[in-house]
Amino acid sequence: MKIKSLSYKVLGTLLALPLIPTLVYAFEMDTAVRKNYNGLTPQAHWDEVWHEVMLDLIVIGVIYFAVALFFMIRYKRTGHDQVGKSPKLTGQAMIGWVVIPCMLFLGDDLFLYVKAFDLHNQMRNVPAHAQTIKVTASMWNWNYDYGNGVDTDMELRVPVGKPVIFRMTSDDVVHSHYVDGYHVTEDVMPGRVTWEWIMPVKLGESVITCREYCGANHSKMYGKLIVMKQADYDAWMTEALADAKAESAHRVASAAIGKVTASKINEGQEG
Ligand SMILES: [Cu+2]
Repeated sequence: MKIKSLSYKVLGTLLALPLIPTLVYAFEMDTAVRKNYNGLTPQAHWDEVWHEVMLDLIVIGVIYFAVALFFMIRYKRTGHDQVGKSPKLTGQAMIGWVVIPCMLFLGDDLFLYVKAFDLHNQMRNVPAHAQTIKVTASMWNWNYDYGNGVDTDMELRVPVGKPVIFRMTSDDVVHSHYVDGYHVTEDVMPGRVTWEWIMPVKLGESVITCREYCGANHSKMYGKLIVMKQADYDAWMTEALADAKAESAHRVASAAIGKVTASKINEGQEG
């Protein structure tokens, strides 16, 4: 009786073992570290979790494959008339063989779950100083409104090192805004505003595509994100602003000419 209760304790301890790293991870990290997510950008954080999942799958896969292979060879039938006999296991041992490997999996899953939840929080935690870009999707275009009168089609320019939040809607059907390298995709729908944010830390270009089939030219609905040095961005923005102002002045002028012409025609008709 004594031996039996002792082995239950051993079994219980073994079952609890895989949960220890999970609990340590979940409770040890203080809020400050958590908020900063170890200084990782969301995309680097995503990569880290992904690599861990891959490593995990490989390690577990190799171990389980080796065990299965060992049993296959060790207990291979040697003759046609050979009759196997099941090993003499106690009830406890049988439960152990089923439950312990399951708990190893589960402990590992919980560990990754906690890490993935951190990533999820970071992805939904927009830095307060993020620049807002209004995105309007249409068949088949991405329009980026910088909020100061400047807007661009199929091309978005941002300065390096500044977080950007996209506030997105659609003029027609459902689209989905995907920025390569940043691991963000969000559906863009008419009548609703959805959002996603990115932290550009590397100069250069990334592809932006639509990830929701939206009609015949869906495959052509791709543009690019250009991450620039702050000085280059400022220079570009100054020029774009001047262009936008000139364009709107032109529009006002043509509208005025249109009005004058229309009133002259009216006068002519009256006279
Ligand atoms: Cu689309």
